[in-house]
Amino acid sequence: MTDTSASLVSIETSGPIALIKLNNPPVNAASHALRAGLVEAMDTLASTSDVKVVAIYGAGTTFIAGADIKEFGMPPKDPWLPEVCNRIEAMEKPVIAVLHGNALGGGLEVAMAAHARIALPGLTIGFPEVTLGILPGAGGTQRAPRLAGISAALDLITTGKRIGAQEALALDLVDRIETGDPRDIAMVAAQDVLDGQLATRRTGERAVEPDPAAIEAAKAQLQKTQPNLFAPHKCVEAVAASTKPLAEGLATERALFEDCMNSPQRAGLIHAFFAERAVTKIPEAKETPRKVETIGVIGGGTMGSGIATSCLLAGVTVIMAERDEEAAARGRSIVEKNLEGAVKRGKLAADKRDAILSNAYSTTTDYRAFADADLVIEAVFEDMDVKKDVFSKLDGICKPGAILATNTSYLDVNEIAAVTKRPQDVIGLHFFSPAHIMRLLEVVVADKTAPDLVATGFALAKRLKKIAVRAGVCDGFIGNRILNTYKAAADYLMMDGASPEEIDNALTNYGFAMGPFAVSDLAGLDIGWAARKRLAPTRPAEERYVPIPDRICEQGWFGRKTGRGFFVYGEDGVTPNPDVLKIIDEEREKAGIAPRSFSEKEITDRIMTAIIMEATTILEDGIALRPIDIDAVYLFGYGFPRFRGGPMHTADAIGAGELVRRIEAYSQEDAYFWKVPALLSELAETGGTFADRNG
Ligand code: TC6
Repeated sequence: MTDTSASLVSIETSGPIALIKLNNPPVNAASHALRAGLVEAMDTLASTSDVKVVAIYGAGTTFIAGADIKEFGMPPKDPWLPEVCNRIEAMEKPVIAVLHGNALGGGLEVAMAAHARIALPGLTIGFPEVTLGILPGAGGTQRAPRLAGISAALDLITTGKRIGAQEALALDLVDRIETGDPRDIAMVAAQDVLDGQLATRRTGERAVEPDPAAIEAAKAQLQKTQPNLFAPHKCVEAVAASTKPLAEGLATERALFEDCMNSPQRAGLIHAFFAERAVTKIPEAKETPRKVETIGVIGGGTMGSGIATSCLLAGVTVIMAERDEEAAARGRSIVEKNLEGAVKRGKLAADKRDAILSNAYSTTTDYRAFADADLVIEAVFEDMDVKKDVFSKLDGICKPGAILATNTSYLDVNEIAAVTKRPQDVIGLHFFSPAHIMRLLEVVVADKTAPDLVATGFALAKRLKKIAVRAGVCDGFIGNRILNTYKAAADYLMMDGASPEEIDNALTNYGFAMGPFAVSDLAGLDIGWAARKRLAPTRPAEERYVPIPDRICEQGWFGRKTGRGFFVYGEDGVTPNPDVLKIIDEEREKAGIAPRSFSEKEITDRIMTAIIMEATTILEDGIALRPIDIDAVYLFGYGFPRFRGGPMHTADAIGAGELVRRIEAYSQEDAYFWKVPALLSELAETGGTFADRNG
């Protein structure tokens, strides 16, 4: 075995066969050192006359998971991945790639530059570049159409979807599937090449069948579904160039890749990629999580049933409690419907669903059924007295060491924990509706919560395929505390002249999945109404109050569930509620406000500034560990545009100085709401960024 100078790449020769092993844990990312090692290995083997065939494979769990994302945004270092791929393809000696684990992005591009490809059965391939705001810029957009055809290449490259070995074989992206150890398979496949049993061919020398209809269809589809995104459209242009001679197509690809690299969307999407992983780095990460095999869920409404479904899908046994048999039956039917949806989406086999319903799920009307549960999650009505009653009952029933969790979205977890004799075993697990679909879980750590409980919350999230973010206790934690400010800013815009439709449109055009008024309608306007009533006695006199949402609720219009809210949900679709527009006019008149018009930019500027202002105070208060945790909450729980990277990433893009200037200007109208947080002033003065504080 000879190491190249990079030592991440080593060569093993056996007579005429040379095996190249890539070893860059944890995922064999194609870092600069790995790229340099690969080129060095090619050069060495090209001039070793005894070697007649070369096979590349990966050490550890994977082939190559792609280019090293950490290097993006830094000055490029030779050799670039495109050069590495071209060097492999140009080899006079046949080169084969043996693929196991993941061959993603640049990893798949390396594989396609080889002259034949063998897959192991568990292989996953794909081009996730588009999800990072770029395109497969190492020849992927040119070689994939040469192997799989334009239509299949477009599908893979513009969606970033990942496929398995069988599908890759059907698309001719791999030549064979073999079972065994990657090194042994590499050795056998190399021998097969020597024996004429495995054909090899340069991908770049293959012709591409033109398919203008597929190109036009992809363009039209993306224009409709992803008008805001930059990279998918560039992907289509690059694939369209694959009918040209290879060198010309590669040059087009390179230029389009550069455009993507220079787009702010690339920075936002890569930030989102790292946010998803950064949130797991918490002070309690080294603690051993408690065992969680049986979970009790209290409440069979939409939220409780969603939580139960999520747990059942992860293989956990669930006992769901409701106040009477009728409510329990309703909860059961929601769980059944959710599981049926999972079957329809191909996430669950029908026989598995039947087994879950008969073996892993039960309902009860008696909390004593929770005596042996490892964790009980309460998802009852958002009322402190109701929650306290539930927790004192659980305290008397649950076994020692059982975890008592509240799914409250606003209430004080310390106050809830205080009614038990085991506050160290109490935690907030704030799920987002629909809980079996939404990926965010806020793990709310109260003053006395034991560290291993926090680790258990994160371990549970991983099992449920959710993204956990650590939050401290305050009204609304991270997400809903910001949401309150966000909604207030939207209400002020509505009171001062913008319509709910205009505000929602501005935000969806900005990239949000939904606008604030459509979200309120979906969540149910009665929820916010109850919260406002709860907070009314402590509402400061200086706070500007917009009575419009209360007036809407007084009509019995609670949003989607009643068919009416800010919008009307009819058979012909969603339209603005004309009666709400009348209420808005009346309230403006009562308050003596002459409505003015707001441009889309002013609407989004004000809303983003409000979100960032609150998020900054959340950091100052220590409710979120780092700015990136806030980004993750908004990206994965609140439909924040992923390509903008989250509120704090956006704050850095806007600049602290500009944000301070805006807040000072807005505070001329309302000095109580618009206040410059000290941290923002500090960043503006020192030229610092939130990114510097991500650790
Ligand atoms: C590309 O290839 C462009 C080519 C054109 C060039 C011209 N780079 O996800 P996990 C880290 S674009 C650097 O927890 P899993 C990750 O941050 C790239 N680092 O593990 C984490 O680090 P931490 C296209 C990477 O087993 C650790 O590895 N490729 C990269 O759940 C473990 O990761 C992709 O987009 C990377 N490429 O899943 C693939 N990948 O421990 C992205 C991972 O310090 N990666 N890390 O937090 C994945 O999808 C998954 O990581 C996985 C493994 C499926 C490979």
